[in-house]
Amino acid sequence: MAATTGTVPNSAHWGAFRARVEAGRLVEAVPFEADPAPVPLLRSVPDVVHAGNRVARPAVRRGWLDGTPRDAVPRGHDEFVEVDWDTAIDLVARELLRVREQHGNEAIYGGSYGWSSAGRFHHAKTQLNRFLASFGGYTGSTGTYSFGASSVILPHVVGYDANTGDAHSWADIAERTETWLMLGGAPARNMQVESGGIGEHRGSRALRAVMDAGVRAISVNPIRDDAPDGAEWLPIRPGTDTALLIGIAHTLLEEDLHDQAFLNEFTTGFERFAAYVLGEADGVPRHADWAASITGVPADRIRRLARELASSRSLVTATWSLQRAEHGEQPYWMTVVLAAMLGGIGRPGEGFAFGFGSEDAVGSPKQPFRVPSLSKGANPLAGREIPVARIVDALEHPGEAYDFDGERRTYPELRLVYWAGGNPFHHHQDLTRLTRAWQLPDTVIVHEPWWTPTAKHADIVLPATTTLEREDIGASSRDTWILAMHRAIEPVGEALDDAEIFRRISRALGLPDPFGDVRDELRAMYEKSRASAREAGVDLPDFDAFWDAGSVRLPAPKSSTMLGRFRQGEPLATPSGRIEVFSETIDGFGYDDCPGHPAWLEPVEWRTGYPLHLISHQPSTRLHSQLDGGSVSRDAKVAGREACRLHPDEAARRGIRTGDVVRIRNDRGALLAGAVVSDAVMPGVVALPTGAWYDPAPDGLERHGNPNAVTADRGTSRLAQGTTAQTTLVDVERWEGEAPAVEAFAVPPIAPR
Ligand SMILES: Nc1nc2c(c(=O)[nH]1)N[C@H]1C(S)=C(S)[C@@H](COP(=O)(O)OP(=O)(O)OC[C@H]3O[C@@H](n4cnc5c(=O)[nH]c(N)nc54)[C@H](O)[C@@H]3O)O[C@H]1N2
Ligand SMILES: Nc1nc2c(c(=O)[nH]1)N[C@H]1C(S)=C(S)[C@@H](COP(=O)(O)OP(=O)(O)OC[C@H]3O[C@@H](n4cnc5c(=O)[nH]c(N)nc54)[C@H](O)[C@@H]3O)O[C@H]1N2
Ligand SMILES: [Mo]
Repeated sequence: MAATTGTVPNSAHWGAFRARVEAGRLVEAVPFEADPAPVPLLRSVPDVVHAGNRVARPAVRRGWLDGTPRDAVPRGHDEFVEVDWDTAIDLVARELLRVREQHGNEAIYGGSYGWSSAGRFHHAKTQLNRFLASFGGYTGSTGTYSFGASSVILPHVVGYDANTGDAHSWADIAERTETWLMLGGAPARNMQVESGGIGEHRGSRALRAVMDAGVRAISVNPIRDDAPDGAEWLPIRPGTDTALLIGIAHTLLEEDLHDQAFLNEFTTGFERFAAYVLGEADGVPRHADWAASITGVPADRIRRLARELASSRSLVTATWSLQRAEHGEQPYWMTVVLAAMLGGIGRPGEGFAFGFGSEDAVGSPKQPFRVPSLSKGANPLAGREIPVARIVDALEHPGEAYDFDGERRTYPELRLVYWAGGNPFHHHQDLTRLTRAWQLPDTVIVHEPWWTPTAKHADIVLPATTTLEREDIGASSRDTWILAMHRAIEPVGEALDDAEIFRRISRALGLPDPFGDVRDELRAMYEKSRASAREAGVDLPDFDAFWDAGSVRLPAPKSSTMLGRFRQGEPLATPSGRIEVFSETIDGFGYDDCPGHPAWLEPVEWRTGYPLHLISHQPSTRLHSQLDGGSVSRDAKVAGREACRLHPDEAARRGIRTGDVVRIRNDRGALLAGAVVSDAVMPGVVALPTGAWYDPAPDGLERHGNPNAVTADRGTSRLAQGTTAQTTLVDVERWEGEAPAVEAFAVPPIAPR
């Protein structure tokens, strides 16, 4: 039982808090007392927990129950029928058995990408994976939307996934770095969150300290205010950073400013890359003027930048956004190569790093032990995963072969899609195409606390609890806290924990329970972590003491120098043991869209000819689509829709003023947003954050400002097949007359049971 009045500890991806409850309702998420920089997103929590669009009871789509063909009533346009839990569980169990018997386990898609909630036990995707593994397996997903391209290219280049595996410490940057070239800036808004939760927000304060220490920061970004005050702004045409970096490399070569000794000792294949930069084979020298014509950054600034980087202790970083683009492998590979030419890799505060300003904990050292986590079990169909952002290709092209990181894989025939803890109708690209492909499987099952667009496009919707309605443990590997998450309120409506839903389905299937009692599971997870901590010399209190205290503070771990051991002689896990400026492996794959060394490749999207680049960056007022219904997000909407920013020149040319409703469109679709005219966005660019709940009108016009109504669903390359969500080409125009009402948070038509 949850207390009806009082205050209990809880946590979220956007920070730990105390849940203040009155008469059984959450009234406030009070910031965790030890968090030096809690974020405003907490204000939205009570709004959404008790919102009218919670899924109250299990619901089944009418057409699915009745067997109506989907071309008559498509998913997303039907009414739902409420059923009791026993009926819902029975329907799910029987459908799983039917699909397995008729089509095999691989016909079940359990990729279920998404951030779920912060607790480590009730991590919906992990629980789904564990359940489906015990059912004989499923087609899973591999990679992330966050860094789909770089997590494939970086192991070829530096031998490991340097997105999250390693980074400089904030202290080393403040102390040692003289020049910091920030590709993508370092947006404080993104440091509000950390997957798994945060006891202590440190990123934005650490960034401030770096600036106060006198580090010279240069933000390369189409947007000005995604960098700390005091940084120089170098606006760049989106998607062209690779050309900028190659132009810098050319000046370094031309003026003999590169560190040849470092290149000789620590890299392989530099000559072949240098020949490309100098244009020896094709007669196209890729000098600063060449780079200027592609990027819009003045040639003399590029030349000076090369000299500044070479003559000081310099650091080159890139936010994850850069690789969420066509040929997104290239800017990351080129960042490593430029840093190698500068010669500082392996020294504190020098070289390269990724993800600064992408999440709070990048730059904070990792704990030397395993924090609590849940195992997803062993999938008997491991090795046949789909690159996560290729889900629509998979649905549309069963049996077809495709390339992925040197392999030739085949899309399975997916008949049942099972999603828990993610929102593909927010996160995937080209949502019109997703909507069509989504009609193809026989059955879509979704667990959700809310009637999200994904829930509205499902056949069976099972109501899940939020973190306030259950017990859990919050933890992430770079935080300095492990957080108890106590139950604050009773489940809303008939919601059940995902674990309990899987338990009931398992029973109906005659399978053993995939999970034990929740408190026992938490105890086991915690004690396992505690044992691992003890081995690392960290003493933690036992579970009961931790649970009663509500949190445990961890000692701040020692930081190490990124790639320091490599510089001291330890080889990398690459074929050469060195940094691969030229990769024989990648070259051997023969991909025209990812050759053997970093190269500038023009995006296919540019051929569409639309005049503006749409950047769909992360939102400051929520986490993806989560909390969009809360006051922080809603208060920031313009004309009731997501705010998009554009430069005064672009606005004037189109007769657009702040507060207007605008239509953003291309050949894939159109959406309505609220205009904000701002010179913080460079000309030629429109910036629209992700995560406004997708709200298509019957004619397909998206009414609420979800950028994925127009983004392209195209892989980064045949190497990584990552998402290219970040930038796309569009035009923008003023919407004349009355704009259609937004229905994003409306509940679909439901017939009571
Ligand atoms: N255009 C464009 N698109 C993008 C991006 C971009 O930059 N531009 N960014 C991409 C990136 S990096 C990411 S990570 C993705 C994010 O995409 P998602 O991770 O899918 O986004 P969320 O809104 O966090 O979705 C999580 C869902 O889980 C639900 N949920 C929360 N807790 C629970 C629970 O306990 N149980 C269950 N069953 N459900 C729960 C929430 O209600 C929510 O609907 O978006 C990607 N999409
Ligand atoms: N508040 C909040 N924070 C979040 C999230 C959230 O939803 N809300 N999501 C989290 C998640 S899942 C992730 S993966 C990270 C993502 O972290 P990132 O991918 O780093 O974040 P974005 O906000 O998408 O983009 C960062 C910056 O890149 C710039 N940019 C875009 N295109 C280009 C380009 O071509 N060149 C250059 N030089 N710059 C460009 C944008 O203008 C923006 O300022 O954020 C995390 N942080
Ligand atoms: Mo992400």
